[in-house]
Amino acid sequence: MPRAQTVASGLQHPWAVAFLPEGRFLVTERPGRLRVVEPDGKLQAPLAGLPEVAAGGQGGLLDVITDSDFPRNRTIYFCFSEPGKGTANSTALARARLAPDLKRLEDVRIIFSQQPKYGSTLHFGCRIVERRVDGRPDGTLFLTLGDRFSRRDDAQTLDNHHGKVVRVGKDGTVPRDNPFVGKPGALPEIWSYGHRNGQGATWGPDGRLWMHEHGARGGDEINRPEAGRNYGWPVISHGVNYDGSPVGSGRSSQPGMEQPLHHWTPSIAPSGMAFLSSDRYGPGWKGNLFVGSLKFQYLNRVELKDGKVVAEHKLLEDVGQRMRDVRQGPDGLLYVVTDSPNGRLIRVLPN
Ligand SMILES: [Ca+2]
Repeated sequence: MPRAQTVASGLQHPWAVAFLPEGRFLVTERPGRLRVVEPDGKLQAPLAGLPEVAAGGQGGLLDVITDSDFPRNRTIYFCFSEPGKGTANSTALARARLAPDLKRLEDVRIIFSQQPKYGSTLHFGCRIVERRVDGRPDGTLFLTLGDRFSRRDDAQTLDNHHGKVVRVGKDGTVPRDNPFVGKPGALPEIWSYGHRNGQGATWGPDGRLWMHEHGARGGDEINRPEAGRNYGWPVISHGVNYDGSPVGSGRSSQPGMEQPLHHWTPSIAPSGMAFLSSDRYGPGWKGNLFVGSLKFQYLNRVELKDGKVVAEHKLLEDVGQRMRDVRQGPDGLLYVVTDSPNGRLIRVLPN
């Protein structure tokens, strides 16, 4: 079995890890800090220049990715809960340049803000994926957006960004080929809808966006969101509400709504998502999908065949912490961050 090697500890509720040149890491901490972690695990002081973050509940500084052209443009993207009036907030997406001294962000610009802002500390979604066409970045980003918990019905209407996946240009413009551009009453950033709360997303080897989303009690799902499609929440679900009552129609399928590629019932509470493309763990792991489980505190290795889940394996159960994010590093190894007041950055060592 592979084992966990702690690279860094003392991180407060880390939410995402990205990779910098020369073996450094970029880690978000939910209370609102972004840090460079040195290859030896030393935590640098939080980067200066972040916008104000509405930290609280599930909200805070959440995902971060580096641009595919980072070595040349030093650009990163991050998402966070953005404060509004009073207790209102929503998920926002920002771009910035990492200063060469690795101490601050420069040219910070908010390129998308979820509408409307709403008073909730729940369901921010917030994973960012760079889109590719024919293997090349197309200059746009996907962002998963939660339903804010008590605005669940909004996930079925297109006049808001609750319970959606959106696609925006890296400069904040709306791509003209988004599915609802020009449709009266629909927000043009929307890519797909009927989602609950997606805290894991990645680009698949099949050249498509993959994501998962939390169900309520049961019905966590893996989806591959396609343009303009409806993923069913809160009308259909393979789970039930937390109080045991049926969700929406009480059915798990309905015409015009997509079925998940896979669902977890009971819920594992998934967070973080990565495909392994390297050979570092032997041929059996190459092409597998990796997903963190918050609830049961393990890293899930998912074997797929012909686009279906055929086996699942629990890893890193001995760590004893909630798994928040998983990524493949430039060295071909998997890295995980754990959701804890004393969270860790972990390298998964092969046998
Ligand atoms: Ca669904």
